[in-house]
Amino acid sequence: MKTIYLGLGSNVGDREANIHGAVDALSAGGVFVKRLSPIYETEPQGLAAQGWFLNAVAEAETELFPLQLLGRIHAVERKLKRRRTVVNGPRTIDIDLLLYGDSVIATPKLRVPHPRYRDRRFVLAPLADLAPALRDPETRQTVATMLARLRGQTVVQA
Ligand code: PH2
Ligand code: MG
Ligand code: MG
Repeated sequence: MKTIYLGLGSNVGDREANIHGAVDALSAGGVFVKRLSPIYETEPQGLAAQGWFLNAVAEAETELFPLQLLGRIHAVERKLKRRRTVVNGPRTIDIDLLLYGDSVIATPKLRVPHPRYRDRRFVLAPLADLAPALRDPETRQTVATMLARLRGQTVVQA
């Protein structure tokens, strides 16, 4: 069993139901969610002209290998009717693999740790609620340290 962390985000439809729906569908598919962070309402990063997100982080356990896990994640996104139209645009649900145990993975299909999570308050704030002392397998910095370094980006516990 590996312990993994997933970032969950939604800014279309019933955002809270989408997050809980993703947790349920993941657990039914062999990605057993053990803890869900508080949910935050967050300012959109990147493409600003879209609705605010709800974001959370899930700690889960799985026997799936990384690329199997990625396939399962995409299946859950499809099940929740995600349509990929605009890059970084509005989505019913986005599930990002943040960390897979202590693994560092760099393939064309998958990079772990997630290449942008260190700069995102909407990821680090909920991740710090679950695991402030967790260390990034590449930089060895703790989640709490990465969060303390960030400036800006409004996130409000919902
Ligand atoms: N996801 C993005 C781009 N921008 N902004 C917020 N606040 N939350 C997100 O989940 C998010 C984003 C790409 O996946
Ligand atoms: Mg994302
Ligand atoms: Mg994604």
